Amino acid sequence: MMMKKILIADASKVSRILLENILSDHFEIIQFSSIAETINYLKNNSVDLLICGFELTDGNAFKLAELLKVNDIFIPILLITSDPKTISKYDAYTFGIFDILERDKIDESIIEDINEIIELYSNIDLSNSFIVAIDDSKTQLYFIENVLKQTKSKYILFENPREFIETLPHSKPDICILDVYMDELDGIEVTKIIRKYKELKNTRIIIQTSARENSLLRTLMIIGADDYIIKPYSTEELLLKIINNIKVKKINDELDKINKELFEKATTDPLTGLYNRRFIIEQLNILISNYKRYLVPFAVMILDIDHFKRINDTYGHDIGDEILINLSKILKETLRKTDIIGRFGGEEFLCLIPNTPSENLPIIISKLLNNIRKFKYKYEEDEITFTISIGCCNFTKKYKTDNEIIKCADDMLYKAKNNGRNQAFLLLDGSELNIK
Ligand code: GH3
Ligand code: MG
Repeated sequence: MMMKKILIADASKVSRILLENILSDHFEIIQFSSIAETINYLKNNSVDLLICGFELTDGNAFKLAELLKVNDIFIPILLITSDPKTISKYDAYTFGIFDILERDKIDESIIEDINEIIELYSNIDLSNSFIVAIDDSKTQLYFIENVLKQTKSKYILFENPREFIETLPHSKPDICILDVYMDELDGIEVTKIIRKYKELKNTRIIIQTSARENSLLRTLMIIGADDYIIKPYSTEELLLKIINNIKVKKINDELDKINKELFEKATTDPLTGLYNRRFIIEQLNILISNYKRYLVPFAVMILDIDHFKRINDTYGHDIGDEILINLSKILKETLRKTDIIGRFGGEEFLCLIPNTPSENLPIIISKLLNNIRKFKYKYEEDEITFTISIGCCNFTKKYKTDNEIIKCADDMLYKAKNNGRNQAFLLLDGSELNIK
């Protein structure tokens, strides 16, 4: 296996040599004492990790970190210092330092840490992810941006939360990194707005707070935030949060997809894409309870192709199937989106028509009979036409169960068949009506 490459940049030769002695059996080491040499080398060569003393001959570690960012060179930087107290963690993290190590405490155990950091870094590829960060502090956004650049994700930064809100819900971020205290609109408000959109239910919300304020965090979690990170945090901490939350987001998206597919399989008829018998009966029972509770009116319509056997016998079963598919299309086009259309069995269809006054039902049924009469299916030299018979009843107090209303619609259908087919019989509030 090729050895991983580490660049040591430090003004002190002694420090460089001490470190090299610990690492050289495990890593390929390159050393420089100045920022200029380091940058120059990294512009043309890649390394897996940069270990940096605070002082370099031509500036300090922060200046080096800054120049790396300016040159779009992203590698984890470990800062080594003889006295960690003299270095502000906040500054170091803002400049993108990965971690701070105390010189005297460095021993062989660092090798495993380094291997882990290199592994973590080399595996980040969130190029299919979209992340937004909202923070009214420019410095903080700049820090976050430098972390995001390393993830290869698509990202947008917002200084003004209102501008972010305007992009919702179509922007569909995988992760929102949100500050709590912002003048325009605080993190709680932004979280509430995100959670109003059901399209964004899997979007992960990571909250940044300056202190661990339990009651605030509790509120945020209750209203739908997913995770938090306490400032000042390191590049590594944010990276780990992002990687983990993307993982959860992708798993949840996948679960939703599977659930949707399962739901479709369980509720639809594969040939026509209409609802299947089981689903339509379930929906019928929901309509019956709504009728009983709130008197929401609805009607049940059963229809059946006339002499369908002849089509199958003359043209074959596949053409019969095509006719069923075309009938389904005509049903969808003629009825309303809120009507529930199902394939009840073979060539029999059952439609539930909610919220339609009974005087409108004859109009709908006439239109349906006519649309079917107009339809022609081209098959070789022939144009296949067909007709349907319909039975329909509106739900009234006299029906006690789903079976009773279905039986009534079925009786009406058979009246239509016996009366010569290509027509409908309706039972509306107890009065029978024939439509031809
Ligand atoms: P009627 O006017 O009395 O309804 O006559 P019909 O020939 O349509 O009725 P019948 O119930 O006697 O026959 C229904 C036919 O529908 C028989 C069956 O082969 C056919 N059928 C049922 N399901 C399918 C299907 O999925 N595809 C095709 N192609 N035919 C089907
Ligand atoms: Mg039939």
